[in-house]
Amino acid sequence: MKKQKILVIGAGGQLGSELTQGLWKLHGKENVIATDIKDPEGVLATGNFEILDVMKENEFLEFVKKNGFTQLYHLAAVLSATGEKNPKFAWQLNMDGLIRVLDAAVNYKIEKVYWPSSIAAFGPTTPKIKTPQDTIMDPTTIYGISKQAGELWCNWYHKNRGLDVRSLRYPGLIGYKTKPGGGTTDYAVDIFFKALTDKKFECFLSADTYLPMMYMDDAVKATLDLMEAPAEKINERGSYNISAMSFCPAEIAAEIKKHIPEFEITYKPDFRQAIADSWPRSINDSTARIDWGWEPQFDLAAMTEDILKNLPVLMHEQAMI
Ligand code: AKB
Repeated sequence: MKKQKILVIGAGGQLGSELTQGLWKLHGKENVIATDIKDPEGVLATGNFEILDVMKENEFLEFVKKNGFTQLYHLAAVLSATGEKNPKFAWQLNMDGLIRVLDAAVNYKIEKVYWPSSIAAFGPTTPKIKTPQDTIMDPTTIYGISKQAGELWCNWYHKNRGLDVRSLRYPGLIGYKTKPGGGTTDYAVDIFFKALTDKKFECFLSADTYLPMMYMDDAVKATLDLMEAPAEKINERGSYNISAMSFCPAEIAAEIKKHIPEFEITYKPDFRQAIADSWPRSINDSTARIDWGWEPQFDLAAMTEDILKNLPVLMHEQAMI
């Protein structure tokens, strides 16, 4: 395999911290520079880490120029729920940041770029069950609008500038190594922390709100598989649908109860209910399966078991620090 030099922007986030570790395994710790706007926590601090803000144009371009990267993962974004509270900032970071990265990749000859899209790019009139790859997209959140526009920008840079940019439309991503990051699907992250600490959880979505979800291990695998696939297999240059499981709050609570019988969930829907109601309930990812062989490993039961086995150990370690 050709030696790579990889930049991860937004490495401190939910996806970034685990993807960086996946990149370490694949390409060697010394070949990955993780960056974020704040100091690294936990395991991230053990690798190459730099403070970098994509919104500071000159510093960002200088950094890219001096390092000669071959791959760039641009993960810095404001998620759906937080974005609704500060829409202009969300638009600036999500959109201007992406265009800056795409331009820098062309100008400094970065061979491959990864940028995440989301199921938030779909909207209320999108078919809700097994949402197809190509369908109506009418997002209602600023985050979703930035994802839909971002997909079009990626496609444009591929067609008009020859940039090898690749993308996945993530469902709700569930990991336990970082705290929830302001998304609508993040109840399914928080629920595990609360189940262990309080044995109860108040959910901001109603009991029967089905959403497409994915365990972080699968999300990292999907991202690395996509980025390692030969360019001629990548027929979708906007973003690929990918999926692993769909469940509602009542179902994840029932699964947790199998491990923690005294666990109780209550429901108090807030503004995030309308966001969730505008998104698909399940996703058809057959294009990703056919083009580059995507296949998930974790369902709800396997994910719950894995988190409830590992999260208590992590919480114990952190309490000791
Ligand atoms: C969010 O809920 O905003 C994100 C997403 C689905 O992209 N997790």
